Amino acid sequence: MSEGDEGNFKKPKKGAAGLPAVVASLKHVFGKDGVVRGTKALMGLNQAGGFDCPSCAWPDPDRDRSFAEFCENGAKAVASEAMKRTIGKEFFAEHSVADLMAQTDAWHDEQGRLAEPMVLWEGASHYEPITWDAAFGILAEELRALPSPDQAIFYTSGRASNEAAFLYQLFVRAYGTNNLPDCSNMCHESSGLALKEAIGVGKGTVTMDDFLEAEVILCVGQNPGTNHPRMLSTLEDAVKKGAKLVAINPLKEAGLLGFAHPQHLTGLLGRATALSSTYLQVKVNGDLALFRGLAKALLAAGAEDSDFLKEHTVSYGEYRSLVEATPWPEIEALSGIARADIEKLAGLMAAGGKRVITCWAMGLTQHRNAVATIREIANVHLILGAVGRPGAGLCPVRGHSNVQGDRTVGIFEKMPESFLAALEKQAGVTIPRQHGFDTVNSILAMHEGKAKVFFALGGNFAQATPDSAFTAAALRKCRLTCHVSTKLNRSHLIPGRRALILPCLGRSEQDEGRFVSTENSMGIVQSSEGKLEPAAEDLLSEVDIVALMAETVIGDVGNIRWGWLAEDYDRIRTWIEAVVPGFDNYNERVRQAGGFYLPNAAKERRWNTPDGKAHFSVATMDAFKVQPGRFLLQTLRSHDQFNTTVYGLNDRYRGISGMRDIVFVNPEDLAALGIKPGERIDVTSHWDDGERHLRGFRAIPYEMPRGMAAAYFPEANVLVPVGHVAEGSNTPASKSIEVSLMPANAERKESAGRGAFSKAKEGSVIS
Ligand SMILES: Nc1nc2c(c(=O)[nH]1)N[C@H]1C(S)=C(S)[C@@H](COP(=O)(O)OP(=O)(O)OC[C@H]3O[C@@H](n4cnc5c(=O)[nH]c(N)nc54)[C@H](O)[C@@H]3O)O[C@H]1N2
Ligand SMILES: Nc1nc2c(c(=O)[nH]1)N[C@H]1C(S)=C(S)[C@@H](COP(=O)(O)OP(=O)(O)OC[C@H]3O[C@@H](n4cnc5c(=O)[nH]c(N)nc54)[C@H](O)[C@@H]3O)O[C@H]1N2
Ligand SMILES: [Mo]
Repeated sequence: MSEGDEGNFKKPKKGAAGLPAVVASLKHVFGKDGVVRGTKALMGLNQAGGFDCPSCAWPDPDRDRSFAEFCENGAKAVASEAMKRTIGKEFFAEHSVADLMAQTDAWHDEQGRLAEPMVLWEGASHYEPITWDAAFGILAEELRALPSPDQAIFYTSGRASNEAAFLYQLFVRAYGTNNLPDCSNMCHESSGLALKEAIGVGKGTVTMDDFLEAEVILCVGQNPGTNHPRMLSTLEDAVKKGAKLVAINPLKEAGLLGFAHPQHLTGLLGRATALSSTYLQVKVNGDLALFRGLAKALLAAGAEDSDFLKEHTVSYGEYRSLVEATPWPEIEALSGIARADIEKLAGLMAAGGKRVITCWAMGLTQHRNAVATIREIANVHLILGAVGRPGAGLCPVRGHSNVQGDRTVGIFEKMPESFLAALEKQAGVTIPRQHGFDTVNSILAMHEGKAKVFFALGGNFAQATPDSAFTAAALRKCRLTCHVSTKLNRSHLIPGRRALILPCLGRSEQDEGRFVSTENSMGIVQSSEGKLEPAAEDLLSEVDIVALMAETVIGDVGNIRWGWLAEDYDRIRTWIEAVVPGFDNYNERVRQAGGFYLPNAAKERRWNTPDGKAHFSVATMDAFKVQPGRFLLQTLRSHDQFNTTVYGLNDRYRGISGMRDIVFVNPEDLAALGIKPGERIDVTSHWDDGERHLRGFRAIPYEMPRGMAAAYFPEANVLVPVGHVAEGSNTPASKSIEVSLMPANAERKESAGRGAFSKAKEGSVIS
């Protein structure tokens, strides 16, 4: 339809996957040097006895696993990890940190696997090689020098296995702190908190079988075609069995409109199954109002499950009065959805056996009122009794492949007392009880000089967090930053006084005959064993890195023998079994094909809340408001990225190719602003501490409600104020940013877009 100078855009797609997806996935695997490595890797993906896909956390089918149980984006993740090319001392001698900083995220990923431990000495321009022993020595020196263990921060990304994560938190707590922020703080923290309060468990309550029994499936604030492609097969199966799929999303996402199954012939021929029977283009952050409206319509229709409400819930009366007092015009104004459409959907949900599943992801969790919104969804499910009934339930769709498992085994800055007491007993050491820093508070603590050592087990903290310039300044204030990583990323380039890179094995690689385990989005724990030769000789497993670090920093203490535990992962699993409920016979059951389900009390209608009941919430209905003339901007993922790892510059389903420096805007809004499609604009975010800028991005017309805009994460993270968070969960409100849009300043018109930051917070250093 139109073209920019480098990239171009055309009409978005009406369906996802199919033959193009297969071709794209194979191109990725075969293209990134190493045909054999790539195909061999894919053969082991999500097969019993193989390894768990390092991409998303959607479960494998309970039965009937197709030969190739992978998706295009899983293939990209594997191809990126399975690259043969490596980077070590020659690479880092050639490229200074400053040079590397000037490269794009996509370029960083292309360079290959990190091959040996590296150090950046104080004041040095280049990373240099260092032995593992010397690296652990530096860690020990810095960690022991801190006046309090609470001055160290230990971040985790959601790829760490249960075994690595358990050993890691054991080390961190034995060392003396609960400073265990993780990517979940930026992801489904709002879901965990809301569900824990409402139904007593911070996880979803459905299984794959429930999808096949569901009558209505709501898919809210989620783009599964790109981010959970294998979920499309589940949805397709459900739709074929008669379920109605309802998409609730301000953008028309191809994956929700239709789906061509790449593993079936019809899919290969490109015939799309129409997936969504209803598509509600809600306003960004209008979901609390929409679900309040659904509650109102359900109550008016007498759809409540009275027995369930009486037996299982509290504060229903209060909630009911609140709903009845909420006027329809307000619901319509905040949600952008007409009363008649809300009533129609309520009718659908109330019909039949009320077998309703609601799925959601980042479109709900990253708003100021995210916790209230998710509790409103729980309210609606409680009205219908649609929790703990076959074919019904709540389904937060997790992101990282083991983010849920990491939390289960103790990656959390405020684990409950029951866990800490059990850990203390097993370990025979004193475990601290004071809550630690989450992600946002870690950034603030580093900024204020309250934390001086930053360690990361995976992830890309500098790039995934909000307020990029502010966070960079915070990291630079540390005495030591240290990253356990598979691939080069920007966090390595924003060092403290000294910095270490510790390269580790990826999930696709052999680990001396040992295997790990992960928990997916539905609470299934499965084994995962790498099949490929390690990318380089000098790589260690995450477990070995943690054990060696622990040995050097604190040595064997209490009942903990680090080397002995790491030598055989069964021993770590025995410890997990002793500390975390639900892992009985872990070593035996993890070896069964398909793994095992962790118990989920809410699914059995047992509510682990203080009074043993499920709880309604009574929140004020609101939505994030921006000043007249300004826009509400959300940050989202393109089809060619996994979080901060950028595989390519296309966003095929949205019709974008060759560019990421773009802002999607409603076409009429663009016209009203006098901005032509493809024209470069400046985006300014507004917050009480000042303005933040993204300059020279291209304006792309895209169908969405008026007054809204969207740009890619992580480029747009410069716009997200560190202080703008979800109430209660402290998750950055990355989908509710108040911005103004204007044609790019004349001198900048031609320059490529790059994030920038104008008015720094007091005392901050701009990187
Ligand atoms: N290929 C690939 N797979 C991934 C990832 C990846 O980057 N790439 N990331 C993984 C991770 S860690 C996660 S958490 C998941 C993320 O999975 P998603 O949550 O699907 O990711 P986003 O791209 O952030 O998509 C947000 C969606 O929510 C919609 N949305 C935004 N605001 C609102 C709102 O206020 N209301 C409603 N109803 N909708 C809204 C957007 O239009 C968009 O469709 O994916 C995981 N899987
Ligand atoms: N504005 C905005 N910000 C966001 C979001 C958003 O939607 N908008 N989404 C948020 C969400 S949902 C999440 S989950 C976070 C993600 O935050 P992170 O989890 O911190 O980021 P990733 O990009 O997934 O991390 C990628 C890096 O992990 C390393 N890695 C990959 N595999 C392995 C492995 O097996 N072991 C080890 N040790 N390292 C490995 C590689 O070096 C790679 O560069 O970002 C959040 N940030
Ligand atoms: Mo996530």
